[in-house]
Amino acid sequence: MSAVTIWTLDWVPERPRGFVRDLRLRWACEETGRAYAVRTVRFDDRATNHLDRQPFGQVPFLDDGEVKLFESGAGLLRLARTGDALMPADAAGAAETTQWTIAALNSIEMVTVPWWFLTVSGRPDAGMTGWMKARLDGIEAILEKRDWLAANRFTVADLLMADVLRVPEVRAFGDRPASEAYVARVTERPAFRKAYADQIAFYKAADEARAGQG
Ligand SMILES: N[C@@H](CCC(=O)N[C@@H](CS)C(=O)NCC(=O)O)C(=O)O
Repeated sequence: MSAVTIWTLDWVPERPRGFVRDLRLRWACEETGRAYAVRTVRFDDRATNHLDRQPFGQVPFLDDGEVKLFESGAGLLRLARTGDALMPADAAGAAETTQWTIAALNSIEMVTVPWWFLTVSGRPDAGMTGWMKARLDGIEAILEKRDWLAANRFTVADLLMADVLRVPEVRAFGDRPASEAYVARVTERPAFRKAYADQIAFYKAADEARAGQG
């Protein structure tokens, strides 16, 4: 299969490093053995400089031949079609995997992102604590009963759910041993470690390039 191109920001501050969502796509490529290149758009004028590729001025976005996608979830589902490393071949397993992939985005991340954003910007709670607790309790109850979300095996749904749950502010929210063990189990995977290390190295090199320009 041909290589894909993952687009991300050319530089970010220290704090989001290791969490910029291009990591999800790098990780999926590592899991599936898909070759990839990383290309960049400018951090400095990100709100306006690539709206033709990402209508909200964000990253990542993906080129897979003629197919051009924004939204990390859409990119993951596309990459999951590379063999069956991330998506079961049978229809029932694939449907269950898709269900949990959407749950990671639309039931968990849709609560965790505003919650941590308010927390790091000095407005903890803001009426969201109960909502956050209910969603994290829900996923904890599932993970108490099984190691993987779908089809009794690691899938793209686990990649995404673990990426949502591994955010430090989310991990620090209450004592949830099954979720914690799940995050540890998934992030021990060599493919995650490689993608993570590559993103950290990428932004370190970007610092050096910036310093060279100044
Ligand atoms: N729903 C989008 C969210 C993308 C997103 O939040 N991207 C962040 C980086 S991880 C970004 O581009 N932030 C820069 C900004 O919003 O100005 C996706 O999953 O792709």
